[in-house]
Amino acid sequence: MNPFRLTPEQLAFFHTFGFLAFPGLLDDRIGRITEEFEVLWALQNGGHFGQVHDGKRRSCIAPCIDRSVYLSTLLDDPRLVGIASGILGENFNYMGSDGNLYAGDTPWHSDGWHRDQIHLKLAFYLDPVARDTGCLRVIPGSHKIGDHFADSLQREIHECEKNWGLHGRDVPCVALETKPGDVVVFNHNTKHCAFGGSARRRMFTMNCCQRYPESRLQDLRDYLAGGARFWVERAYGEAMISTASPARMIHLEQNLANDGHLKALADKARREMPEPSRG
Ligand SMILES: O=C(O)CCC(=O)C(=O)O
Repeated sequence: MNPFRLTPEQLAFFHTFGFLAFPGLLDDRIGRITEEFEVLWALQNGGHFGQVHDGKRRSCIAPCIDRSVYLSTLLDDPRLVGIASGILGENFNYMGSDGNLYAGDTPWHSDGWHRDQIHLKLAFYLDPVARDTGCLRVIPGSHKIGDHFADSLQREIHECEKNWGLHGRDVPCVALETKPGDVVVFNHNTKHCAFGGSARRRMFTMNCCQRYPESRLQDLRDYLAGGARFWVERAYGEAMISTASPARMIHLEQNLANDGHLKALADKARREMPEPSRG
């Protein structure tokens, strides 16, 4: 049994506020994680994955951890599995990963607006980041679809200057300042952003969700179709699949059974786009 479990208080906090922070959670692995992340970017800038980081725009590798045998083992790490299974259930789906070199601000947004399934993101910032140097900012409670506060934020936050007379950086929020080794976790619905980072702000994510019921598999396929813009042909990268233990496979199996449409969509994207999506 996994000895790492979220406390009832952590779970209640997540469901009420839409995020959690784990300072120092991966301190024992962060050196190697950062090295492996840089290996992927060295390949990227050598042209392997299709983009060059110019420090002006965000660059993105997707999938990210799936391309590295070592980084794929993050999906076996009892601490990360404990967080995801505590919130989503033991049979949660791993929903892919992106590796990022950000340049500049990320405006307020949600990663989805999911009513029926909880989708969450684990975010790993590989440089120390503070409120005005690119840390993740979140609005507590903004994930609760159907709630008056969350629904009005959803309508108004994209024009906060016009609606509230506020620049995005002045919107009331919690700034999740982190150092490498910390992990922050948030519901995809939670409004989040970052302001003031460097031209090479390193960060990668792991996304997970509740297993989809049979009645909503089409929603899962539609979600997976979004991966085509990164020119990916399967739900996961080769290293992630080929080194999967039976325990890891529990988190891969539903997507692998439902990604048959992705190759044709990725081929189409490759014909139509000059490079894979940057986010
Ligand atoms: O760090 C950032 O710039 C924002 C991260 C973000 O928006 C995301 O991962 O969805």
